[in-house]
Amino acid sequence: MGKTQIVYTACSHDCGGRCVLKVHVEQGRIVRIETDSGDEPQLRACLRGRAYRQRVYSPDRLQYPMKRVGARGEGRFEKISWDEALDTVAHELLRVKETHGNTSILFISAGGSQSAIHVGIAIERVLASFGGYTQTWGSPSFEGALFASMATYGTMTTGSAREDLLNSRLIIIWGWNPAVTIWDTNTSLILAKAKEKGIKIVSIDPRLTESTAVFANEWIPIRPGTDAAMLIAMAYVMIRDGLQDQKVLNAYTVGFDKFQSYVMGEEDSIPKTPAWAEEITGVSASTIERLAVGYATTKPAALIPGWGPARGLMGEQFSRAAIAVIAMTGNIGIKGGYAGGFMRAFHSREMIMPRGVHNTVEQGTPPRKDSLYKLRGAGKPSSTRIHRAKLYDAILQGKDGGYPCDPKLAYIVTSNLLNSHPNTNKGIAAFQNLEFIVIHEQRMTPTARFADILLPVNTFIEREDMVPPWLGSPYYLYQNQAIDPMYQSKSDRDICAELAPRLGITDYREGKTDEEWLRLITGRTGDIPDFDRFKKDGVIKLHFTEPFVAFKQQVEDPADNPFPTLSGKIELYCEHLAEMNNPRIPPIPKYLPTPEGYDDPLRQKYPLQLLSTHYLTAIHSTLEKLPWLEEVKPRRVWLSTYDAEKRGIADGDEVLIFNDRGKVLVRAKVTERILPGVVDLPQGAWFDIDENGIDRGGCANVLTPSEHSPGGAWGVNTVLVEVKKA
Ligand SMILES: Nc1nc2c(c(=O)[nH]1)N[C@H]1C(S)=C(S)[C@@H](COP(=O)(O)OP(=O)(O)OC[C@H]3O[C@@H](n4cnc5c(=O)[nH]c(N)nc54)[C@H](O)[C@@H]3O)O[C@H]1N2
Ligand SMILES: Nc1nc2c(c(=O)[nH]1)N[C@H]1C(S)=C(S)[C@@H](COP(=O)(O)OP(=O)(O)OC[C@H]3O[C@@H](n4cnc5c(=O)[nH]c(N)nc54)[C@H](O)[C@@H]3O)O[C@H]1N2
Ligand SMILES: [Mo]
Repeated sequence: MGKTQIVYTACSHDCGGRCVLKVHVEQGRIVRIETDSGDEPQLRACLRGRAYRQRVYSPDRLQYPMKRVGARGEGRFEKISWDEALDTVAHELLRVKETHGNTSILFISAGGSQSAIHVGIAIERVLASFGGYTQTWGSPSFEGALFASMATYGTMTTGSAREDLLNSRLIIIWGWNPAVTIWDTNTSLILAKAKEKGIKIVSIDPRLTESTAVFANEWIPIRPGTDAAMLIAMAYVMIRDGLQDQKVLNAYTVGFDKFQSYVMGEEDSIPKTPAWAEEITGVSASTIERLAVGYATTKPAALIPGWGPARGLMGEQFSRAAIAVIAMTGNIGIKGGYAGGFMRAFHSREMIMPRGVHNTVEQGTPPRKDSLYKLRGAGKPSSTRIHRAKLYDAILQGKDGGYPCDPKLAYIVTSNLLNSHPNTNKGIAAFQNLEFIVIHEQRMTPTARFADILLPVNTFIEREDMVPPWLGSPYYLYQNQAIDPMYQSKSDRDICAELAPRLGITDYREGKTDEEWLRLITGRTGDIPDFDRFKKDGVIKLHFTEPFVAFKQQVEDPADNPFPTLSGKIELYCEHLAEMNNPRIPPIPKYLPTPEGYDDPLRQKYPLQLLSTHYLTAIHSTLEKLPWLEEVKPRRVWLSTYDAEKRGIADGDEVLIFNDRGKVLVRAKVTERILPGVVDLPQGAWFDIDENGIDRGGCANVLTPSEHSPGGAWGVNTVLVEVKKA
């Protein structure tokens, strides 16, 4: 034991937390992982971070470069040298560029790694220097919320510090489950303190979530995709009873009159009463009345609109309607209030994540009349870009289908693409259409099996880096290297440094070592005075006398601090949306029926609404097949007792979930904790499609539509299915 070394690092996968990991190393091997026991607030890792040892040593780690020898997707590979692998990748890139042009190179990276230097952008830089590529837009996470945030507030910095929730008198969590999804490491701690303080917490969710069970005083179940109707009916109650904060609306917003005219039915002869909303949402009119009055009269109050309800084919209407109701209660820019929107509260992410070739939302760019791109696809203003949900259609149809290019080569990094993107079966077909696929991966994922060249990457435990919090809390984490890279694996950066010269790109590293880059980035933040100290401590926590409150300046001193929108005000009516001239995305928030929603005629055939939530033991698919985690909580489809009885299904039975896109076989969790008519298959399980086309892995995306909302939100929470006993 005397020889144990303790190395400070932090997880940098796409989990809602970012926590301190203390890795115990003996003779070059990890023997144990502990977490923060230092200063408050401690950044304590959950079961997933602590189980990470099993991922580093998992038997499916990729050990050496490989080339495909079987059919695509079959998973038969042969070991090759790094030289042969990189020569082949370079050769294919040059060939495709020569024959089809740079736009036929598709670059795809997702959330796998979110550190400062070892990220997907490392590869993107090589491809940019190589003459360009086709990029994707449309974040799976937040595009609906981001779109609403940009359209209404003109910024993504709309969140207040978590500590400020302790100044609230009422907290409404709407489609938000941070007990599982974390949403920055100490959110649950703050909610627990709020509960201890006696602050009332209401949860609106089709599921009785862990957060609801632990923190909430009241659960209001609602039909997926109908939340905008409930919010709009709350606005109706407030206007009818004169409860809206008219002073705030007059001073800080534009377009309330138009919204009011829609809400009261002057525009379309349909008053959006609680009774109207009850029909749509399944929430009783009296509950809607009570919540509307409670929220309007309990000040300050924080309504937190999650990203889950916005991850649907009309997703942005929920996020926009939430902001409208929040504005009506005057809870913007004040202590204990909450503005909704994207909900960034601190700049750590912008400070150390590379800006690279592009990044989400250019902050600080003044609003422009022609900046519609800032709404749709945010910081990706390229003429050659494809929405991530439409990738497979783009590969299958190319320019003939109206897409900006004919994709021929896919360069995939930090993503289990076929697993995480909607409509896996279509994806598999599309992948057969590509001339060449190169993938950088750590494990033999279902997507990795489709590579022509597969390159092994090391994990954050095996390299040096640093990482910001997931959303926007005031701290930074340093990632010390704990062990040598496993087998022949390399970092994405090292791969790029060796690939770049083969493409005629000299000086990829710009003459700097990784450590020099890390020092430079640290210095640039202005938040970390001493790099060596930061590296030694593994963490820097910033302390403020007052918790950050979004839009405090705009509200306290509006003359000098306009909102960063065209009008300088909160745009309940958004001119950019009016320019889009699309009835499916009107300039004021409206409730619009959702494709594959509760009232879609397709319900005759597929009567159940499928959600695919983020799971306790998972980071998407990154932690699949780790025995410790599987033991804690195996994956199941949630099915209500009512729906189960109707179908003769008992708890633990194998069931088939299906629609026109695919079939999935999993075990059922029969529970009172989900609204009848709704099922939940947590996202992320590795697909494993058998010879009959049935996925035995339990991957939700076998069932989801490859479509997006008019604003760009993914449609993975608006999906119709049927379930039967297998
Ligand atoms: N443990 C864990 N944590 C994670 C992740 C993970 O994979 N695992 N992933 C991280 C990432 S990248 C992201 S983007 C976030 C995602 O964070 P979220 O988007 O907040 O997570 P979800 O679980 O998809 O959805 C949250 C809640 O919304 C509810 N919901 C879904 N549709 C509707 C609806 O129409 N109306 C209402 N009212 N509620 C609805 C779901 O039942 C769920 O309880 O989580 C992060 N945190
Ligand atoms: N049905 C449904 N689908 C969803 C969602 C949903 O709610 N429902 N949520 C969506 C959301 S919010 C997100 S963010 C996406 C996530 O989509 P993805 O980012 O594709 O998710 P993962 O499955 O975690 O895949 C990440 C991969 O990166 C690899 N990786 C990790 N570190 C590194 C590294 O340093 N280098 C390289 N080259 N690879 C690395 C991991 O091994 C893993 O296979 O999924 C989306 N998909
Ligand atoms: Mo995400």
